[in-house]
Order: sequence, then C-alpha cells, then structure tokens
Amino acid sequence: MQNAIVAAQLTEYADLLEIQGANSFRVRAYRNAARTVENLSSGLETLIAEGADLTELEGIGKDLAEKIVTLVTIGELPALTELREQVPTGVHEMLRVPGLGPKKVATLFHDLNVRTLDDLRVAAESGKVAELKGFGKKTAQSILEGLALLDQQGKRYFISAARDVAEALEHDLSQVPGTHQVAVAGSCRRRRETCGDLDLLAVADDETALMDRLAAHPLTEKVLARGETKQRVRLRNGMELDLRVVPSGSFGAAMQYFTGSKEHNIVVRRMAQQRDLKINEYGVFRDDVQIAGATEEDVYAAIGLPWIPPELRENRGEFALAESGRLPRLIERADLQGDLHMHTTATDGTASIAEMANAAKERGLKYIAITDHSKRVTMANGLDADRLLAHWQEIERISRGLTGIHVLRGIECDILEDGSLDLEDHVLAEADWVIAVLHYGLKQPRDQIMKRLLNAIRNPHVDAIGHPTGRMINHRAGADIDFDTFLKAAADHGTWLEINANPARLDLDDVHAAAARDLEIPIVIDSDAHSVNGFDVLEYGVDQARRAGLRSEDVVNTLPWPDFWERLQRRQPTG
Ligand code: DGT
Ligand code: CA
Ligand code: CA
Repeated sequence: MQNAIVAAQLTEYADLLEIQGANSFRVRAYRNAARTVENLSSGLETLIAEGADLTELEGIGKDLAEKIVTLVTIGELPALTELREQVPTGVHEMLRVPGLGPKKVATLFHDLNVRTLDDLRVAAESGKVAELKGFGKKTAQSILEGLALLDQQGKRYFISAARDVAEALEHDLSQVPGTHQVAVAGSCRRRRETCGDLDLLAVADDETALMDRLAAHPLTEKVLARGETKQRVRLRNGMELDLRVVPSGSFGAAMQYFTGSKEHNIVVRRMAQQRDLKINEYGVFRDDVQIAGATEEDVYAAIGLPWIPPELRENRGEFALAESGRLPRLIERADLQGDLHMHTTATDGTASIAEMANAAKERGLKYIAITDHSKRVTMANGLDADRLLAHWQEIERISRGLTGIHVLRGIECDILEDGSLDLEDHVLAEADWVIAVLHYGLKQPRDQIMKRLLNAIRNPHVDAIGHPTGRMINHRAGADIDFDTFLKAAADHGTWLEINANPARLDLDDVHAAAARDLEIPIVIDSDAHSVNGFDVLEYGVDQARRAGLRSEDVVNTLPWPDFWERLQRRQPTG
C-alpha cells in the first residue's frame, strides 16, 4: 500500500473524529501523521519490512505507529471502518461546503439529523439551520451560498488531490498479476487545474482480477457500475473513476481518445477523415484494416503529426505547432533552480529560516527568497519596517553559515486598497527581492484594482507581482483585472509575474501565463511554502506552466544562481 493511501485514510480518520467532537489534540495528531506519511521519501511497506521503528518519525507515537502498521499490513483500519459506520458519507462530504467546519457539521448531523448535502439545503431553506445555537440567519445564508458554489463547480477536485489518488491507484493496480499496463488519462493526465472525474486505462490478461482489486481497494467506497471491461467506482474522497481495460493493440488509441480533450479530439478525428482514415478508441483504420493503435506515437503519426504532450491537448494552437515542427520542449520540475516566495515562523510559516533553506536544498534548489508577510496582514503577524529589517539581518546571518544554497532577503508586500504599498520605498529599496500582492479588497471595481496593480508595477523596487488575481480555486473568484493593460505594463516596466504553485491558487493561470510569455515577460514559479513540505507543490506550478506551453527558458528561476542574480540586478534600476 502506498504512502498516499495511508495518508488519505489517516486524514479521513481525523475528519471523522473531528465531526464526532473528539479531542482536538487527537485530531491534530492524525492530521500531522498524515502529513508526515505523505512526505516520506521511502515507502512505508519497505520501512516496515525492514523493521524500521516508525515512532522515530515526526509526530508518530506508539499508538499511531501501530495503526499505520495495521493499515499497511492488513489494508484497513478497524477503527476507521467503525467510524465510517457512525458518520454517513454525506456528512463527511459536508466538509467540502465552503465555510462549514467539522464543529458545525457535527451539530447539523446530531441536532438536525442532516445526512446529505440535499438534507442540508432543505434544512437551511426551512429556517431550521438559522435556529440552531451558534448558527443564525447569516450562517444559514452562507451555507446556501456555499452549496450553490459547490453545485456550480459540478464537484471538481484540485489537481493535487486528483493526481495523488490517480497515481496511487495506477501504482497499486499495476501490481495485479497479469496486468501489463495501467495509465492515467483524462483531465488528470492533461494536468488541468481541477478534475471532474478520473480516467484509468489498463491492459490486462485477467480483467476480472483487476476490477475485483479496484472494487476492494481501500480508496474505493463503492462500485457504481461494472461491465465486462469497464467499471465505474466512487472513491472515498468523493471522486468518481472510470477504469477501462483495452487490448494491447488499442492501448495507444485508447490513451489518445480518453486523454482528450474533447476539443482536441474533434480536430484529430477531422484530420483522420481528410486522410480517409477512421479513428476511434480502438485504433486508426483504413478500409476497416487497423493501421495504428498500440502507441500514441503511432496514432499521431498516422495523421502526420508528432506526439503532442497531453498538457497542450486543448485545441489552443497545438496543431499548428505540431504541423510546423515547433512544439515547445516543455519545462520540467527538475529545471527549477530556485523558489522566490515562502514564509517562516516570523509570520505564518511553521519553519525557521534555516529549516526552510535546508529543506529547499534537499529538494535540489540552489537559491530561495524568504518572503514573509508585510504588516497589513495582521492575521499572519505581518512585519513592519523594524521587524523586517531585523528579519533580514537574521536571514543574512543564517545565509552566511550555509553552503550550496543562497538565501535572498525578500518580502511579500501587500498592495493596499488605496493603491499604496504596505512598506515605504526606502525600506523596499533595501530588499534583495520584493514580490507585491493583492490580499484585501479583491472585490473592488476594475478601475481601482488596475490602479493598485499598475502602481505596484511602476514601483522600481517591486520585482514581481505574486498570485496576480488572488483567486482561490473553487472558493472565490480573483480580482477583476484588465489583463491586456496589466501585461503590457508589466512588459514595459520589466516587472516579473508569478505562477503561484499552490494547487488552490495556480495563479497566473495557463492562459494568462501564455499571454505573458508572448510579451516576453519573465515568469517565476513559486511554491509560497509555509512549511518545509510546502515545496512539494512546485510540481503543480510546473504543470500549469506546461499547459501554458512554457519552456525552461521562459521561467527565470530555472537560471543557475549567478545568472539569476545577474538578471535580477539588471532588473533593479537602483541596483
Ligand atoms: P473532466 O473529467 O471533466 O475533468 O474532463 P475529462 O477531459 O477527463 O473528461 P471525461 O472524463 O468526460 O472524458 C475523458 C476523455 O474522453 C475526454 O477528455 C475526451 C474523451 N471523450 C469522452 N467523451 C467523448 C465524446 O463524446 N467525444 C469525444 N471525441 N471524446 C470524448
Ligand atoms: Ca475525467
Ligand atoms: Ca470519465
């Protein structure tokens, strides 16, 4: 069993405990353990087989270690099974409603017997929710709004969640005897920001064994439909998944077809027709004779094209690039040399400067910028000028003691509602790196938003604009930005733009990142890490950059240290 699956079950256990009103220390212990497990570099199975002492891992005591061993060795946790019986799936699902935490969910369940999202809607509309102690009309209203938002999203899941479970299942199913290939297709393979459902394809001698394994898998909640070669299941995190078993001679054609997008496939089909070919999920056919299908390369070659990276398959110009041999060599995670946005315990991070620097180094990074919050972000204990200057001295001191990693003295400076910056110019002038961001007043009218952004762009001390729109995927829309003006101003003033890799942000998005690249605006991909494990999201930022068609040379933090530093100095007019 993979670490991700163990982690998912520990998280579910914590959720359910919390809904049951368990002691918050206990809940937190399970969440911490889930995080530790998720970030282990070696597999738990191997560790246990080697007789490793799990209690040596961070945040894992004797009781948790025993539970983990049970999970890994027998594949399930009796305590979790028991909890699942006490808390209906629909109640667990209510945690997905924006603004609803476990405490409120527990009250709704115990006091009103609300067991599904539908129950919740009815209860909120009838006024029963408003009458509950600690709720009120306002909460009832915000629950209804949250439900509407959930509806409208049609339940789409973050790419991080989708990739975790898809890759775990891909791995586990490929272990089933007689299974030759298992692969992720659909939007998850295209690395969209969110996925509606998961699509897995397999080649197997014994499709019954494979489908049985999926049905019994700890991540599977319920089989929704099962045929001879396909199966649809609902997973414990609420996602649904299609598994299709295909003949090996059709694997490439099926991968091509089920990777999509639909828009991409429409063009593929038309190109095939122009060559008197028929194309479907089984292969490419001329007069009913199959001429391709085993590999995707063959399928694309049959219509005169090179293989197209899945991230580009949206019918947004990839065919013209492919036909003219100009498909970009897309950036990869290993190309990233630095990370220019992260937090420490000085504000809302959980690790010290040294811990962040060492963690970055372990992950192959050669330089980082520490960018704690400025004072406006009181919630996060933001820094005023005095604290910031002291923080920078500390960064410098620690940096001197480190080898193999350069640590820049940075700041994530708020662009205030009136358009001014949260710190004065003479303070910003002392920074190595300034990333300016909108946090408050995101709902201001376009004119005011633009005034704020343009003001920041024109400030010579601002090196980059971070998470430009401020959107939170599935939770809130970003600021209303006139992107033509915004990008042109950034290009004119030499201000860099961020792709924030947090899977809830991914901001810039793919479309605007591509537009920025077209204007030759340097892009930085940043983790916005708040902990040592926060660097792991960089891969989602890279996914987004790939969807924008970005190459390594379009992203500044792929430059080796001396070149990056030189480039940054050239950007800063006052040096
Ligand atoms: P999702 O699940 O909403 O995030 O997006 P996808 O792209 O994974 O869509 P899904 O799961 O409905 O179908 C997977 C792929 O299968 C899709 O990208 C293209 C292909 N596909 C599905 N239905 C059709 C269809 O009616 N026509 C064509 N040409 N392709 C289809
Ligand atoms: Ca899908
Ligand atoms: Ca599907």
